[in-house]
Amino acid sequence: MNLDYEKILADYERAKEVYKDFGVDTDEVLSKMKGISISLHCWQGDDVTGFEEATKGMGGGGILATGNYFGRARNGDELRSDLEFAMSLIPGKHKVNLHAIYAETDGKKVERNELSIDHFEKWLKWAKERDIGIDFNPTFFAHPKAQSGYTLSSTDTEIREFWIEHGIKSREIASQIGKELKKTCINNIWIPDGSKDFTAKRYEHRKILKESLDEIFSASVDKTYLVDSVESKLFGIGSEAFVVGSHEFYMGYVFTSKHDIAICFDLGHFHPTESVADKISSVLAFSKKVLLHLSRGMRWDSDHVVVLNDEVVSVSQEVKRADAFDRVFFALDFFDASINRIIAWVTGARAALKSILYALLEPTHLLNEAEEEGDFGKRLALLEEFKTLPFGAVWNKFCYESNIPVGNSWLDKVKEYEEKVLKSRI
Ligand SMILES: [Mn+2]
Repeated sequence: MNLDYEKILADYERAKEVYKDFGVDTDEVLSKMKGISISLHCWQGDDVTGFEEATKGMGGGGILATGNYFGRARNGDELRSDLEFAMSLIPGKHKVNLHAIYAETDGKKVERNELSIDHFEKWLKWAKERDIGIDFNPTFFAHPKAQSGYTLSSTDTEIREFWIEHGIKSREIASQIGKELKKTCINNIWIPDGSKDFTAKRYEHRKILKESLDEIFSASVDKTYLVDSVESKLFGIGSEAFVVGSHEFYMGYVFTSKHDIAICFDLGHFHPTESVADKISSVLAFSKKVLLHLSRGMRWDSDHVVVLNDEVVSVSQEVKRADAFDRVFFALDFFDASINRIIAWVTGARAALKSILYALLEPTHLLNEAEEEGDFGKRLALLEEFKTLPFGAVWNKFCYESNIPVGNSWLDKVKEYEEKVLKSRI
């Protein structure tokens, strides 16, 4: 589908009138959209492999990228090239999310507790030239010292110390990235710790994890541009019975810690019928920041590509209704190796942005009024009515204004890139 500008504009003008009848100014919403930034995870581009020679293909950590579509990025240059191409198909200006395993060490073996900002120089230069931000994550998996299933909550002091050092190094790197780029850098801690089967020492592991986190967050690191966050999980492959860093654990930790730490909700890290959307306002009530990892679990935490489904829309609506876009950070977290990885990125990012636009276009004030009047029938009827407002015409205008292909015409560009670039990697 190729739309010309006249059609896009005419559709938009009609949509604008419809929204105006509901008291929504679409021009204003579009200008808000320009300020929305989501974090594009680098690990979709290489199936969470990373650049460490010694641990490549080690996997672990309870995650699993399935599929073998050709063209996986094999090094920093390829990954940056793919990311940059994907970004040219996503409206708006967005951040890139790195894991520690994407350090570039010129073939030298650098242990994770020895990493520094120097090993991310290429990423920094690249981001600086494009004026984009970077987020960061320590990598507590795919490593010989993570093979026991325990890292920060390990009863083995040597193992635990190693990972604490990695956690501190990672905060330092994130702090420096933020300072260099003059943009907030979120350093998100997720650990795979847990056990396959019934575990007796649950309390002991959780006490150890608390102490390890205290050590990591007590390290003196400049927080001018750094936002710390912690991510819970329900279970992973190999940690079905017990996950140390559960939701309850981190809720308790974040709310009682003297350090300012955000909580990360990954849409795949809860029971399949549990709504993450409803958790957001609870955390905001305690003035905490929230990091969202948008993902799509299919029956389990399968990390399917994000699509515009009810859960993603509900999450964005909650942020909009709480007027909390300054306290809630959006990031993507999925990895599908069975399809073109650029299609995965672009589809997921565009779906996430669509959900935000859809939420911003909601005539929320009418819902609030109905609620204040106690007229819940009216509220329900309005919610249904809103679903068929001409949102697509506003989305097309947003893409067009952002100089991004409108409709599915971006797919042709991916196919060209696949022929020219990805096929040469076979
Ligand atoms: Mn996640």
